Amino acid sequence: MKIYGVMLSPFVRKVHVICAEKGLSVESVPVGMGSKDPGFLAASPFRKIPAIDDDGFLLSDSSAIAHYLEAKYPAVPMLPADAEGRARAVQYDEIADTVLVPAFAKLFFNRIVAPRFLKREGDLAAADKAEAEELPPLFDWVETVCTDGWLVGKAFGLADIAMAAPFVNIEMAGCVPDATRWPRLSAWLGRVRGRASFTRLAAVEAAILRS
Ligand SMILES: N[C@@H](CCC(=O)N[C@@H](CS)C(=O)NCC(=O)O)C(=O)O
Repeated sequence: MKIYGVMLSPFVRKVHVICAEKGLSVESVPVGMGSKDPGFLAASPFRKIPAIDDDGFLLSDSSAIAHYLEAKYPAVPMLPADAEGRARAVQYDEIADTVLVPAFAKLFFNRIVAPRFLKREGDLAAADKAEAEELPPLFDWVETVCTDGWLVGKAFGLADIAMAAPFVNIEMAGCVPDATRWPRLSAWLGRVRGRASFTRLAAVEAAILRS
């Protein structure tokens, strides 16, 4: 299966981690936004990353891909089987994509993407303001939903992956939640980031950042 998209995107990271957890072999096609790669354009009509080509089945949107992979490769489940657990996981995935990612992106875009990849200055004041004012209430909320184990049910899954993925981006941008202020969040994040599916990607991501 081909996965289109650079790993620095939290949405792309989500799909790679799911595939790793499920033991699927993938080929990474690290296209960026605005790529004219014909395979990517066919798979992602609005040119958003990630997209996949699974033996000719083309699909974009990380959540759509997550649900496709769950249905097609169910042996290692990433979603709870019960109605409440499944709904909660879908909700946390959506919150990660629509609340955490846009807020966290203010740090990642202005401190990393703009200077390193677009060769222009980022709006550092906007990044600092987001870090000081927008992120703490979001960390407060995550703190309330963290348990001693995984976010939903007893097993690691989509909710953990989707919610942790954007934290990788803010860490790259120099922001790590204070473990004394957000101890449950920090401990949960440590457990997630310690999984092989995350640590293997970290090496690739570090190389991209160095390039
Ligand atoms: N809901 C989509 C969001 C994907 C998305 O917005 N990806 C960004 C990169 S992080 C992108 O491709 N942006 C390009 C654009 O908006 O033109 C998903 O979950 O895959």
